[in-house]
Amino acid sequence: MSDVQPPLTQNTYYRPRISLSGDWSYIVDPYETGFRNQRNWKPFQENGAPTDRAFFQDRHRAGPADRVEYDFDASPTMQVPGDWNHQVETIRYYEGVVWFRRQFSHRLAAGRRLFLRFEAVNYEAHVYLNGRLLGRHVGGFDPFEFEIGGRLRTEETNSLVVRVNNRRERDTVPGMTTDWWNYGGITREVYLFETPQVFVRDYHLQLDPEDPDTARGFVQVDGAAGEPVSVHLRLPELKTEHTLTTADDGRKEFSLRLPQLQRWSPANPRLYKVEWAVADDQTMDRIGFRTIETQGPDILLNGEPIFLRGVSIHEEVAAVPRRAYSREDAAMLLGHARELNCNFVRLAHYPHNENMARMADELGLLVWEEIPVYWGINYEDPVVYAAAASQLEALVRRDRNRAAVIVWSIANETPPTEVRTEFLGRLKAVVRALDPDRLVSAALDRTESADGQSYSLEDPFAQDSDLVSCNQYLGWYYGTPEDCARMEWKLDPGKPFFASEFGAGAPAGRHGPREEVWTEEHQAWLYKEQLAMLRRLPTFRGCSPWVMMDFRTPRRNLSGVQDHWNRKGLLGPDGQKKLAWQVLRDFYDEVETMEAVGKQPRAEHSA
Ligand code: GCB
Repeated sequence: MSDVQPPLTQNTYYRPRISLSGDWSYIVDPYETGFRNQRNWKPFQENGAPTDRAFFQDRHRAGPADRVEYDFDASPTMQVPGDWNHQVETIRYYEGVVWFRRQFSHRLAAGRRLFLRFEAVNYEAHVYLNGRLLGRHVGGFDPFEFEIGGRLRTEETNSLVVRVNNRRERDTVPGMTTDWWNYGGITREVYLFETPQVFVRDYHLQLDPEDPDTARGFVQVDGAAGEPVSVHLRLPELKTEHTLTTADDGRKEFSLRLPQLQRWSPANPRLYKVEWAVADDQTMDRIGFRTIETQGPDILLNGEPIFLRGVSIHEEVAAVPRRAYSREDAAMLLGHARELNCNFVRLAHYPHNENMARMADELGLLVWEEIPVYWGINYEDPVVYAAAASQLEALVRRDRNRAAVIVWSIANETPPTEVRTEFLGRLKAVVRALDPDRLVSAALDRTESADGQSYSLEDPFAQDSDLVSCNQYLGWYYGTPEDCARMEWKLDPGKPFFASEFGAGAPAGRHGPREEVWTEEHQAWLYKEQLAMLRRLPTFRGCSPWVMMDFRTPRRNLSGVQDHWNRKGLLGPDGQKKLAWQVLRDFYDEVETMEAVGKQPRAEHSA
């Protein structure tokens, strides 16, 4: 959510970027000395004539008599993109304000437009150019951008200052507690990009589920000053070209017949070049085309039933540990998922960086994307709703042209109250307005019957979900793995059931009898029992066990075992395979073989 909110530009991925990566000066400012008046706690005037004490002024000591009490030039530096926790030992656990400054020079030719884009800053960002506020953004995992051509000093160095605040609050999303590390900083790429005056701001192009020989969508041109313009669209590999004329508002909805198309699928992740041209602007994308729908309990990809062989993933390079952000990081994370023989990944619990969905498109991995509406956020507060909705909107706008993405998940384990359910209903409407064609879900809690003999999903949002998804930890947080054999499930027979989480903790290399918790043997046993239980369920159509790799979290405090790590990974932090890895891998191999002969992965005795 930005105060200054231009619509996000679609596909900056393939536009030339002027990277602002590198060393940025920083000042750790726990008392907000550079932002607020110490007497009345009010922020310094942000536009106009602020005090010299405001760090966003980027003052320098002018001479021996100058008493200015900060100086970015004399301050240390850290790498952007990059979380501060892993870069600066003294602020590994810090949550609060850090100021960053980067200087840059840029020449902008007449008639060109210039944008500054942040792929993510966690959590709140105030962005200043040459001492003036460009805007404020909240949301730690979604992109935002500013048009800055008019504010640029073309003959001199520009000062870009960002106040980053990652303090958890009652009105942030996520809220006061999460089971992951609250990495702070400018955690993803920052760059400039130029466009001509008139350019393709946004578009959407995907197959029409009603007529899968037809792609449909819209294009939105910016800068045409209320005049209709001609947009040229070309898919060279399909020998298709169209000229579209926009309405006065720059928008045009259209459909295209694409009968010779090869559909995108995990087996054939075919992407087509899509070229756009309007006036002096040219841009291109690589887009795959497929349909996704449910029919009764089946998930149909391109009309064929598919079982989702998934795993849940955090956006972390555990070996360091640090936040992941790059293509190399995505290749590492998704490479592990492929090795597990997954065809699906759940990108938990917040929007991951764009490289993940882009690479999944290339690799043929189906994707679940999610926003951090997680546990006990404050559903009553309109500020919270606005923060959730804006993160969802930015995610859908960024990734709605990715064939790989098939599920938008809008919440994780949110205790169902009336106000929560209304909150989720409104979020679902946000998704539907931007993208009517993908599946909507939320990871819900199971309901246990009074006699403890059965589970069901009483959460009213189950009825609103296309994919009914459930996190449950039978055999770990409650009961023993043996209980899986007797547990009955009462599920809606008309919807696919997805096991979005189950798991058990075990540090890599810790061994013992299977009854002993925190051992690899116990974890592997739990996987066997869980999978045997799930495959008895007639509507079971996929799972994303918790979790691919151990991850950092301040919530896990058992010394010698957890040490601020969630140990439910199938892999240890350095990629060590635990015994449960092979259990899941064997199951997925079996499912794949069964699917090849048109069968669902049901237990033998229950067929
Ligand atoms: C859950 C949460 C996940 C936790 C996991 C756990 O249900 O969705 O964020 O990390 O359980 O390990 O308890």
